[in-house]
Amino acid sequence: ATEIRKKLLRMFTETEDDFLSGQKISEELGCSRTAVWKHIEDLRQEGFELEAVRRKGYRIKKIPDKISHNEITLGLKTTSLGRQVHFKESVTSTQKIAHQLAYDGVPEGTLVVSEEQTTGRGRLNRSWHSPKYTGVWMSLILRPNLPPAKAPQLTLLTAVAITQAIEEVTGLRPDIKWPNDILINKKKAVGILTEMQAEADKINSVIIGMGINVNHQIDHFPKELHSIATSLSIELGKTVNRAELIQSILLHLENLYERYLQHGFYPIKLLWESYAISIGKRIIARTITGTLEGLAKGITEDGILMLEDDQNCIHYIHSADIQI
Ligand code: BT5
Repeated sequence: ATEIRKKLLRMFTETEDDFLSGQKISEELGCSRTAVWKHIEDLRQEGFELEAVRRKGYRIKKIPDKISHNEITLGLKTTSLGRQVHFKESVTSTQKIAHQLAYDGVPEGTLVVSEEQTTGRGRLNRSWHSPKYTGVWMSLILRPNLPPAKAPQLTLLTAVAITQAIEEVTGLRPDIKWPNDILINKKKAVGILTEMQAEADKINSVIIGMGINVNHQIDHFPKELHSIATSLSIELGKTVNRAELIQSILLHLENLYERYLQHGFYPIKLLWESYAISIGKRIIARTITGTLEGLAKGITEDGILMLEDDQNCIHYIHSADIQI
């Protein structure tokens, strides 16, 4: 099958911008027209955009924008984060793979990246839509010497790093919505999922999952996400280099992480506040125990959200979905 694939791609290369007829393909590959159609469908599944015109045949409009292990590694300026990369074509969830690797004892900074996730996860077992060749779906393993209660700070730190990287690579101005969303023009472009393996008083590893919609067009999203999700490409009007974005995220993360380990959360908190849209506004917070409404006062030194209700009572919120 790989031989046939190679032959087919060679034929497309030779015809360049012309159409390649189904007849010709079936003759040269020695297979039926139905089989040709199947090969074309396979190419589409893999991210090729093909134009089909009756009586003319097929033409490749766009080849898939793949990334490779080399592209992530070459030119990477970090010293620890992403120095070990596990790059996959397709996985269930990069979180799952990273959990296993962390358990097996891989060093801090190990990164799992996949072109596609078949069962990408959000918080509370929600699903995260992760189609092939469009986004950045990755999980990073950290091993900070910290008590487990500090882990949520890393979600906020990661949000700042991704925001800075998006600004740097695209010039877009994203906003952070507490705790784990990055929005562009009020729509979600990034989700972060922080999980850990810990003992009662000590973190063994933190697994930071990052899902970034990069080169999606609106029809790549399922209907139910059309009004709430966006991608960098939709906002920018052009394709974004995903490998470059990954490298930029890792570098910003490394800088912030070093600062955090040396000076604590305060400098990160200041940066985070400069990007936050949910603070100083009336919000609705849906937690697993109930819904609260009031003014978002800010975050504590630990990264916990403070909400003042209409009786002037302050609530400390560790985890919730926020509506602004
Ligand atoms: C999150 O959860 O936002 C965390 C998402 C983390 C995904 C990364 S990808 C790499 C790593 N491997 C994984 O398996 N996961 C991590 P939450 O706040 O619970 O938001 C989930 C909700 O966002 C869903 O219920 C949908 O409404 C919406 N959603 C799903 N896919 C989306 C997408 N691609 N873009 C925007 N919104 C999406």
